[in-house]
Amino acid sequence: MNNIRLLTIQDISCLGQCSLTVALPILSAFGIETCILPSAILSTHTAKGFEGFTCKDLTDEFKKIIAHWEKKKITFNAYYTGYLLNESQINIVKEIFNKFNDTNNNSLKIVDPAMADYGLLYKGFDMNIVKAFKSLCLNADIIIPNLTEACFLTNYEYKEKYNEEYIMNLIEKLKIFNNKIIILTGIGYDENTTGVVVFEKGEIKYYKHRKISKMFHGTGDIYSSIFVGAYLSGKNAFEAAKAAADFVVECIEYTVKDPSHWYGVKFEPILADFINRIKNK
Ligand code: PXL
Repeated sequence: MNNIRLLTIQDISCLGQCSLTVALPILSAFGIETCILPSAILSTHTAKGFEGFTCKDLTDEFKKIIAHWEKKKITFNAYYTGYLLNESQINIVKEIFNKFNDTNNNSLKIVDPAMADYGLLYKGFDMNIVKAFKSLCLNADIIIPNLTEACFLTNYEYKEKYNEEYIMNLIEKLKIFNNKIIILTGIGYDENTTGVVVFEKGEIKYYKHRKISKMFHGTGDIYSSIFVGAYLSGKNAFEAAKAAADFVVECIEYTVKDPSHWYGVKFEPILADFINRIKNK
């Protein structure tokens, strides 16, 4: 697809290397026109270490922005959503998915149900957000949950240690969403590796890669942004999922060299080189 205009809907964490501050530079670097609808503005992300963060809900602004875009007959070739605040906001996102489609009415809808990790919902979220993300996933072509999010979406028991059968049962449960493609991230069967499961047209593929023991915030958003950029640039789902995993590993390896950097990964200095490598592959 050439000359893609994409709309991404997620928050601005002013500092924290996540959501829009990673999606915008990454998607722009792929050459994709990236329009934004900020779901909220926060002083930082909400994870450990940033207690006392501020958060302004921008749902009221959604209505005014949508009305203006409708008047101007704006269309988008793709939508990519991330961290959203609540059910009423997600209901508007579902409306957006129907309002700004391109002429063939086949604008791609990609949903990262960014609400949880390591078995827990993010701070400030309860089961209402799960219900809302479930309904948004039902409207998506592609979903990108991590293991925790997939468990919440399907009401499946979250386990830290598991085998392939456990993951196959989870994929089976995720089929209720009827998505074209499911990208299930953070799936590892042993101590030293992790990986991503790609489910497309009944076929399951697994990309295993090394696991670096240090956890960093925002890597899910970097993962999804690279996936979206690579997929819209013509890679197939498995290639795009693999590229995203490789980049996240590179970001973590680069960041651990600076032990003072704790709240996200330093993706910026290595992004341009990575994009050049993918484009020439
Ligand atoms: O990376 C997901 C994310 C995005 N935005 C905000 C967050 C989080 C995860 O905690 O707090 C504000």
